[in-house]
Amino acid sequence: MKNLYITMTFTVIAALLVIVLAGCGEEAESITQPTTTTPKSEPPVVSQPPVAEMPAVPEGVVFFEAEEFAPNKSVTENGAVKWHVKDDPAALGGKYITPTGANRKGDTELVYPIPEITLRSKEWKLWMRVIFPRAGGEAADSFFWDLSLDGKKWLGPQEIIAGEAVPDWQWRGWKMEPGPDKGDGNWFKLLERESDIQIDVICLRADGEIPDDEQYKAYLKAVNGGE
Ligand SMILES: [Ca+2]
Ligand SMILES: [Ca+2]
Repeated sequence: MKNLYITMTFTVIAALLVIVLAGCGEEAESITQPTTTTPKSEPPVVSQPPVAEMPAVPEGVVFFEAEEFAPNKSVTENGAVKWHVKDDPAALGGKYITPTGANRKGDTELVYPIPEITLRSKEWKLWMRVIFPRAGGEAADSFFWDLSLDGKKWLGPQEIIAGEAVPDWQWRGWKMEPGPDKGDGNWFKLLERESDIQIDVICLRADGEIPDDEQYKAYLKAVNGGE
């Protein structure tokens, strides 16, 4: 009689245990299987550009390296005046240009084909990544630039005197009046005025923004197809 009682007690406990465990299982199942029948919303359609498509070149912005002038159109040396291409790991493209023996007469000139201009605008600015070193209390901070809209006639040299030293590579900009025409065929020219100014990259832009190094790198990727 006592044994039967014990057996029944165990049976009841075992049965209760089974019910509890089964209940837990159901509960766990109900967590993993939501009871709501709301249909899942479709994922938004994201249009993927074709793999070969290049990132867009921004409108009204061109960059070119100061050291990549057209050698056959440029006069790099004239008497004591000379433009030099120098190495600097902190310069974009690893190189920059600097004149020595400058006489403020524009006796040497570096000529550049301007990349195709995609925007018609009257709001052009000339930007350059520069160092304007201070020498003997005075900043080496001036140069002339010129523009040709057809590669034949130059509009006439314009003088820039920045008015401040720039001790390390920074972007500086000045109003460009006139600016380049829409399309191909514009040429840019840099003329010596003051020794020791250092010019790394030139940027012409009509979008009112200030260039920075990351923008230039993105521009190169866009122009060169993601290289
Ligand atoms: Ca000066
Ligand atoms: Ca450079």
